[in-house]
Amino acid sequence: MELSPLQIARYGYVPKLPPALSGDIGQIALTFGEATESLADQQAVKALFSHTYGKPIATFGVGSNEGVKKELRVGVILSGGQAPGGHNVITGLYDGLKKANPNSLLFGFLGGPSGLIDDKAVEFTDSYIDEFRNTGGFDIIGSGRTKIETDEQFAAVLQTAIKRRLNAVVVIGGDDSNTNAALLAEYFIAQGTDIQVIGVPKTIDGDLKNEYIETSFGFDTACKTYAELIGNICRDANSAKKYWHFIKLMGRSASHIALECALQTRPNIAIISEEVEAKKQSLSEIVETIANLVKARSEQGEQFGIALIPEGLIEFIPEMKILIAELNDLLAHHEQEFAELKNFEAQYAFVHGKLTNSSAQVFASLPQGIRAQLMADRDPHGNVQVSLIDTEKLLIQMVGEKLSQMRSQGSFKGKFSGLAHFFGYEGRCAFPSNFDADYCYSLGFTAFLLIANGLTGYLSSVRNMAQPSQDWIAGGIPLTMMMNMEKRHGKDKPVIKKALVELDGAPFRELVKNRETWAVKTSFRFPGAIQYYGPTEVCDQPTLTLALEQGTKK
Ligand code: FBP
Repeated sequence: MELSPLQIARYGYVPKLPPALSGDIGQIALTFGEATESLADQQAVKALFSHTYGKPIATFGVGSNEGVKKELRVGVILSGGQAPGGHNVITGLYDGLKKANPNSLLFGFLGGPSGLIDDKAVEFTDSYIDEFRNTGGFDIIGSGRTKIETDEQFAAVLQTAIKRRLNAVVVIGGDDSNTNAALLAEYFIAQGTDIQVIGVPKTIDGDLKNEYIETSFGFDTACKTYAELIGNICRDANSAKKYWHFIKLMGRSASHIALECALQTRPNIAIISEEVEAKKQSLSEIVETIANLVKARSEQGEQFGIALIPEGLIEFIPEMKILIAELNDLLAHHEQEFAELKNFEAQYAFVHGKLTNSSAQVFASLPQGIRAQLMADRDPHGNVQVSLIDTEKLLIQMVGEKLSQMRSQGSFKGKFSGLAHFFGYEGRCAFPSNFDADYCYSLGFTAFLLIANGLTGYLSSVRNMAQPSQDWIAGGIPLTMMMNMEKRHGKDKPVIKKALVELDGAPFRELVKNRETWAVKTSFRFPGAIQYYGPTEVCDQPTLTLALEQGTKK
């Protein structure tokens, strides 16, 4: 494979570590805080995690700790959707292990959790690892969405770990994968082994965060990639002045990506799903709001605009949320029967007959394509696959219909031509920004330290991230601390709670402060491409979300 000049240059990039981690490996000491509680449902979560519940927060600082130099055998998986920086988590983990003891071994299990179940792995070497330093993608070992769920699967993972004489398994994943990591940590102890499990917070969606996990890795690069593309479209729209661009952005349920991209690019409208839910806005209200904005801009001679749509919007519109919940339960309880139905008509008739009257009406009002998408396969965690639902096209169609209605009543005289875009896959495998390259390498190195200090059921954490890396603090957060009970496949399950956009948080308030101006008056901002080399104010800035949340935005 011929390497691009940037790839060659990125091989030479040396990721920055928090200061406590960059010195002598025997001089990194661990301190503990207070015992912790789960986010909610404490009794239920505690009962399910009797061995790992309530552990204290761990922090690394400078101090003598020669014990980390023991020889270790560690396995690692990448789980779920790609996120820029995954390779650096593995290189950081590898370098930590080898720095502490050159005889330690790191195994990469192939294709996500199924690699652990089926014992398919590679043993990393220096030359193997070096090809992936500071690069995007998950192709180093691949990823997958298999969930370790059944007794047989848990037993198979244990057999793999025993066979390979693993001291620990590192799970690089999002909220569902780290819920799995917590269950695995508990299972290993319950089976009388001392095999440890450490999680690493990955997801471009940005919804795996709390006071100690300030951001999940990949969010920074993905948002900067989408913001570059949106900025380019803004400029095109402002040049051609003839299209309304409806841009759907990945992020699954949470609107963090849409919000960050809105702050970066200042579109005419940015829908935030969490606000739609809080205000109980119906689909027709959303359509009406957009149509009125198209009209207002058109009256100023601006027949163009930019609308950002979060991927998960459909799930937050009250009537759609009820419909989706009913569909989820229905499909979980009639999986076999439904799978045997041959075509859309049969599936639709089957589902329609089992919905409540109000949901059946909502379902019937949707275009056939959207109905089919809403009945499509759930992901392995029982979630509807929102990336497969064409919300942006649905909105263009409905806004167009509304404007035609307004035109026939004489209240709209302008033009409306909608173009649909969906940005998701474009950003998940980009070269990690300096921020993600440094953060991920630090997370991997910290995962090694958590293992070397004998911890299990922890999530690797780096804090104070809105500051330069010389102020970063590394440590670990007990996975049970982030949990609550939720319904999955129709049953109550312990899960890590998704962090959605907070409507009283600083990033959303910043949007609210400005959006009326951005709506009618063209105010686009052009972030441009991610820069890897050059002045720090261009290359090393965190997201506006992080800067606003941490109060460092100037
Ligand atoms: P993770 O939560 O696994 O990190 O995945 C994020 C994501 O990119 C979502 O934004 C999106 O809805 C989903 O993955 C798409 O899944 P797939 O890669 O299976 O198409």
